[in-house]
Amino acid sequence: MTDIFLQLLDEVVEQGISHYQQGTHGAVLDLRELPPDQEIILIGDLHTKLKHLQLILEDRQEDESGAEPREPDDSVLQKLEDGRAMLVILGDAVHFESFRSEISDRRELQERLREMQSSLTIMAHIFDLKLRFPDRVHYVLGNHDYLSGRCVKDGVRQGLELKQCIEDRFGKEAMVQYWRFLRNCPVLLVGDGIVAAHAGPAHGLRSLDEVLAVNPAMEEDPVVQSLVWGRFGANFEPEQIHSFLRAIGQEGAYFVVGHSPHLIPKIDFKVEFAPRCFVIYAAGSFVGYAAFKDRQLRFYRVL
Ligand SMILES: [Mn+2]
Repeated sequence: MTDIFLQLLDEVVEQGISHYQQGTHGAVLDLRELPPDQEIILIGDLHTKLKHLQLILEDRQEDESGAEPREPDDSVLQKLEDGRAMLVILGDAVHFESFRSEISDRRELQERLREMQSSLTIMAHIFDLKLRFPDRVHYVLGNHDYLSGRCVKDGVRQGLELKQCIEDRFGKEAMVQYWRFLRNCPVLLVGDGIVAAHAGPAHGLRSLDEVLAVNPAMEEDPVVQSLVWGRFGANFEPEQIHSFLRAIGQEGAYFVVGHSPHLIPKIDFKVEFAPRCFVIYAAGSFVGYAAFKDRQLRFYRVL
């Protein structure tokens, strides 16, 4: 798949933003008008785990966590094909993640963190999905997605490693093209009763207009920064989530993020860290996703 990475990247950039994206650069994935029987599938950080993405696409929602087993539904992929679902990946599909990793040797760990082939592979698959379902597959940016030096794991600047890898393999123009892809991605999902971002709420907002104005590729923009980098307990509390939801006209909505797997118990893929606020994660040994339909948020485990 990576030999056609550049071709897929070019096609995705050419495709531009979807009909559901609003704002100067499409920063807001606006699903407020989506009929309630359409399902919004939310996937947390994948961190190169392509197999987990495939398991989710094949899932038929038999294992609803905390509920009795029930009749299998169509697969997520089938629902995308039939126009009955939207797939929203909440960023950080790239970069090997050292959280709860079993590698104890620092050198070996750094080598894994520097390895970027698997990041190209998973992004190529996501580009392919976006090309197949232009208005139904969305990639909301996370902090790992930028080709910058801000993300440091065990001394490895993974964003710069990915940038170098793209440049070395496909040339400087490909790297510029990747930035164009980032600029076309949303940083916030707003639905009727559901709000999601990679990390946390934006602070001090008066209205959704302030998110509509941002360029998602500008990592240092304060609105982008809080959406892609926020940490519960350090950068925000339930109070900030509440004011954020109120400012964007979604008071009482579910709020779903990825980014903070340390909040999730070791034997789960999700946690309700504040009332109606959830972290989901798809790169651990327990894997699942969230689905919003008929104004209800449900969770399905696939591994
Ligand atoms: Mn993250």
